[in-house]
Amino acid sequence: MNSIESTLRTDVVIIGAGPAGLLLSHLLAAQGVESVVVESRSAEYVASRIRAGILEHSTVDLLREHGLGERLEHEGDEHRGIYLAWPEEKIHIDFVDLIGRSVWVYGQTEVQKDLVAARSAAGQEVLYECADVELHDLESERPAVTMIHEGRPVRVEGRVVAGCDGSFGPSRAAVPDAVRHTWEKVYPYSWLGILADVAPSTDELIYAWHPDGFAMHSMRSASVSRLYLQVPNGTPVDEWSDDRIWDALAQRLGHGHDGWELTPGPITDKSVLPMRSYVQTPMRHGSLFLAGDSAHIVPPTGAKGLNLAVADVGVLAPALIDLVKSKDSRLADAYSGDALRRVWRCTHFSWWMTTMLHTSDDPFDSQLQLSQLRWLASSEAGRAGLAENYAGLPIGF
Ligand code: RFL
Ligand code: PHB
Repeated sequence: MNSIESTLRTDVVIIGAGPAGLLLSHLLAAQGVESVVVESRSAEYVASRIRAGILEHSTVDLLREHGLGERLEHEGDEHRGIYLAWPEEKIHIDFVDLIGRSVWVYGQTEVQKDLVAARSAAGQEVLYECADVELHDLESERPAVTMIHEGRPVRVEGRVVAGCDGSFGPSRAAVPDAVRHTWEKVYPYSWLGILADVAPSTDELIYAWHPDGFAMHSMRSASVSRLYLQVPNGTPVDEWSDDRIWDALAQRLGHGHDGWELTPGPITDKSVLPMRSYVQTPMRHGSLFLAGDSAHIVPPTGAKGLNLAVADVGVLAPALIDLVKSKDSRLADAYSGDALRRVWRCTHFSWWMTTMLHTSDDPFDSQLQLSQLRWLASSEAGRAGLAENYAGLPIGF
């Protein structure tokens, strides 16, 4: 190994080339603020991760405003709302009628592709496959990130560091224990998620409560479906054959009820995802700012993970632009408080959707869940509350 360290200097060192990191570099560049993005994985690996599928209204607005909406317009699918189902019942919650906002089905993989294309067209420096990424001097005005890149030690110095490195990255732990507070809830169930080469059997997403466990029907395109089943934590994927998965989905999603049918097809991907809620505060320490999954995780039932990452960046970018360009720290000082208002709102909504729809062994809980679902069916105010949270609050909320 060549041990001579090379040093790069920039305005903002961004750790993580996921949606939060790449979007931040894009918004900063639009106002002439430079960044270097440091990523531990390869470009191919980052591009192929299958994750979120729903973009809320303000996410779509922000992507469009910043020139990232073109493929989304053509390949995304605008949805008016969602279905909620439970045995012998199915209701449609029409967000557009209730609150005047819609959501879009457009996979995170596609958002990632659009961001990579925009950043590479602008000549953005992204250092992929970095090892031993470490943060330094966060309490100074010249923080740095060091790493091994292509076998050589590299140091990137900036005015600030943006920790966009998800839940396994080093940024969240770089906040000293004496300063950071964490809140965590681990749920007693996981999702078995599948991707299938079959046209969706529904026009909009179905979230279903069932005594056997929650099920969901989502989609990626006119020919690709994404479906989920509640399974116990620690379930090995190979316990679930393709036939067993389709039978359970049909049962839980209400195949046969009112003539609705679930069409099975070839499964191309199968994985088990554990679920937890996690928040770390504050989201800023000295010269380090956390955004996205590095600061918070939500269970996927509210479709909030990606949208929250985008919303953090929508608040962080103007704060860093003011800080770097005019040494005005007012927005930067307000960042953690401003971002956390929305984080806690989404944390509550995701917890609420999760605990309303996932079954436990407790028959008392089941009665409360069914009561809540029936209340949503009968109350426009209840449905409007769900719609407001699901379709998303404005970025500055
Ligand atoms: P990401 O997308 O995790 O990106 C973080 C990036 O940081 C890199 N990294 C490092 N880089 C440098 N040095 C290190 N030491 C590093 N360690 C990690 C990682 O390789 C990665 O490229 O976080 P970001 O940008 O905050 O975006 C957040 C969203 O990705 C996330 O909230 C959602 O995908 C969550 N999520 C889902 N959300 C939904 O709304 N619906 C879903 O269906 C859904 N499915 C999922 C998910 C998250 C998953 N993860 C994290 C395990 C399925 C999975 C499997
Ligand atoms: C997805 O399409 O992967 C998806 C959609 C909505 C959710 C979770 C996941 O709440």
